[in-house]
Amino acid sequence: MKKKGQRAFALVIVTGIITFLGALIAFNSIDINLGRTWVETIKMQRKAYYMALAGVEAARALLKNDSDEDREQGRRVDFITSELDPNEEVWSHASEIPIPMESSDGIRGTVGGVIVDETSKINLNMLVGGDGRGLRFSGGMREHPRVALVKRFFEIMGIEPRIVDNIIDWIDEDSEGIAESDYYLFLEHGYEAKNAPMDTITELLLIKDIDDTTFLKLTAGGTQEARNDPMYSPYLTVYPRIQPVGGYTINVNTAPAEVLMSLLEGIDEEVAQDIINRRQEEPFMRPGEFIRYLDEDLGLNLTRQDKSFLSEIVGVHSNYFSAKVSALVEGYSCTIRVVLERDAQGDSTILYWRVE
Ligand SMILES: [Ca+2]
Ligand SMILES: [Ca+2]
Repeated sequence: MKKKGQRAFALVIVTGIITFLGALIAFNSIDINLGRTWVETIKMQRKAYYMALAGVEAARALLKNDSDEDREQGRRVDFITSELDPNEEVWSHASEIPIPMESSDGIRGTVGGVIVDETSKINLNMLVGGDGRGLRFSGGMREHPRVALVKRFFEIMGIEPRIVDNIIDWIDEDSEGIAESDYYLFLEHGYEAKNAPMDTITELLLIKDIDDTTFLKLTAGGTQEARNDPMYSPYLTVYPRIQPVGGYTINVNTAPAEVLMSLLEGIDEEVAQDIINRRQEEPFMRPGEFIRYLDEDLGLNLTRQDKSFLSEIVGVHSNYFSAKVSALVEGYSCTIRVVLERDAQGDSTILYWRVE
């Protein structure tokens, strides 16, 4: 009985070992298969990444070409066109429709991208002067025209314009105001006011009185798109962060109606539409041409102050662009988002970079 029991036990152990070995072999083969899949996954992901990278280079080349052509024609102007336009601006209709691509080892994929002009938007960093101080009032009690511009935009979007003062406090370097560290540090998860230029549009969500609803209204007219893709807010930008040599400008050849209406009190929906119709026929070649169009052709009777502000803020060319490039290789995708600064020679530097 004792022997039999021992044998049975031995058998159990042997069987146990076999089972265990069996499991080990099975596990190893899973591991091997898994290994192959991993190698394959990494390889394809890398292919997709390099194809997207090629797409970013293509976007930079489009911007460079556009600048070279403009210089050849002795002009510096950027506008939105269709492919049918004889003066087409190729960058403005870079398409999300993917273009087939093949790598040197025969792997096929597609790449598509879109370029957005950041100069067509209102830059929130312009609420602060070059010295880091918030622009509140200029000469007596009149609000600084740049602040008035942003407040008009808030009104157009149906948001309390006083919130703009909180954005000024957030960016300006001092700590005097209602919406400064003294306020934010006492919140449940307290933090300090930034007291520096904004780096992303999503920073708005940290600012006093800006909740989700307000944020979505400001960035994309209330859609969820803005949250997933803050760079593509059609109206607001933070580029450039620091005031450029020529000052902050808005390109009136590319700005959406809501932005055009924010420029001046007298630009209503109808005037904005007139501007859009006019620039579709013929883009504005110089800021002065735009001012004259408002003053004389549309009879807006601009004041001296209006004209002086417009000659500061109105631009007809663009230096800041965001681009989104997506590559798809055998089911693996890679998206690269960049913000580019184009210099006078047409070369672009990358200001923002994100890989998804
Ligand atoms: Ca151009
Ligand atoms: Ca501050």
